[in-house]
Amino acid sequence: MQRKNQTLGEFIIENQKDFPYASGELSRLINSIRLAAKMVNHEVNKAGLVDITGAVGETNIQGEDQQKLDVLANETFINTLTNREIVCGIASEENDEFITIKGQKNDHRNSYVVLMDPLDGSSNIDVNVSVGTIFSIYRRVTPAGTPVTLEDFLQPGNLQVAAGYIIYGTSTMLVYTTGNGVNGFTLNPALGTYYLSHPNMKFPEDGHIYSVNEGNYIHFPQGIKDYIKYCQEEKEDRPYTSRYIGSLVSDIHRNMIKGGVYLYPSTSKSPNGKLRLLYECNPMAFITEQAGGKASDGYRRILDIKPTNLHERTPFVCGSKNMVEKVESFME
Ligand code: AHM
Ligand code: MG
Repeated sequence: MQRKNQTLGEFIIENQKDFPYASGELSRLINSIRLAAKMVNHEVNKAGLVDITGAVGETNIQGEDQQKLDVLANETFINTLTNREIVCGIASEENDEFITIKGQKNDHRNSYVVLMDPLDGSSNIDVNVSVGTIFSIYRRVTPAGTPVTLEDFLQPGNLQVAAGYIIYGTSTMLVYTTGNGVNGFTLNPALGTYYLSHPNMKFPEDGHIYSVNEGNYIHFPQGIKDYIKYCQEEKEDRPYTSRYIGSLVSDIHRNMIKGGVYLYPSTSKSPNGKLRLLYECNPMAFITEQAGGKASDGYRRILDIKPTNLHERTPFVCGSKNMVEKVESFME
C-alpha cells in the first residue's frame, strides 16, 4: 500500500511482505542505505562552506581525479553497510576490487551484495550542480558461509533484487525499486525524514527532451548523429528540447518526470562509451524499466548483458520507451 506523506521507514515496513524472500534482510539493507544517504547529504550540502571540495590528489581505477566528497561518500556507504553487517560484499566505482564482508557474528552468511557509485557526477560538485548516489542489489549466487567471489557481482542486471538512486538536488530524494514499481521519497532536512512524495513513478511513453553531450558529436556513430539531427528537425512535434546536466542521476530523474531520452553512446575514442554497466547503467535501467521506460545499448537490452568485468563500460540509451525505440531504429 502507498500513502502520500508516508515516511520511508513506514513504507519499508508496510511493503516488506512484497519484497522477494521477505526475511527482513533487504528491508534492513535499504534502511542502512537510507541512513548513509542522509550522512552524505549532510556533507554534500555543506560542500561550499568548508574546504572539502576539490580533487584529493589521487586517481581512481578509471584514471579520474577523485574528489574529496567522492572519497567521503564511498567511505560513508561502505562503513554504514559494513558496521551493520548487512551485506556479504560491496563493489564500488571508487574501489579497484570488490570488498568481502565476513561479519563478526555470522561468517559470510548475509545474502546480498551491493554495487554502487557513491557520488556520480562529482565533477559537478565544485559548481553547485546536483550529484547522486546509485546502488544496485543482488542476492549472492555462491553458497552462504563462504567468502563472496567475483561471480556474485558479475550478474546480469535482470537478476537485480533492488536498485535505486539518491539525488542531492534542490531537494534530496531517494528513488528506488524492488521490482514492484518505482517510488520516490523526499527528505525533509529539518526532521531528517524521507516522505513518499512521488508514488509509483512512470516514464511518459514519449517525450520531448533529448540529453546527450553534443560536444562529442563528431565522434558518435552515424546512427546517433542521425538521431540528433532528427531531434532538431522542424517536423511534427519537433524540434525537441536539449537538456544535459552531465549528471546521470539528475538527467534521468528529470526525463522520468518530464519524458525524454538520455544517451551516452560509444565514441570513436571510447567504443564502449563512458558509463559503467554494473553500478551506473544496470540500476538506472532497472528503475527505468520498472517505471515503464526502456534502456538499451543501442541494440540490446541493458539488463540482459552478461558482465565480464567489475568496471566494464557500455553505451547507454535510456528513457521514454518510444524514444529509445526510435534511437534503436536509427542504429539498425
Ligand atoms: P563519473 O562517474 O565520473 O561522475 O561519470 C559519470 C558521469 C555521468 O553522471 C554523466 O552523465 C556523465 O558522466 C557525463 O559525462 P561527460 O562529461 O563526458 O558528458
Ligand atoms: Mg559515476
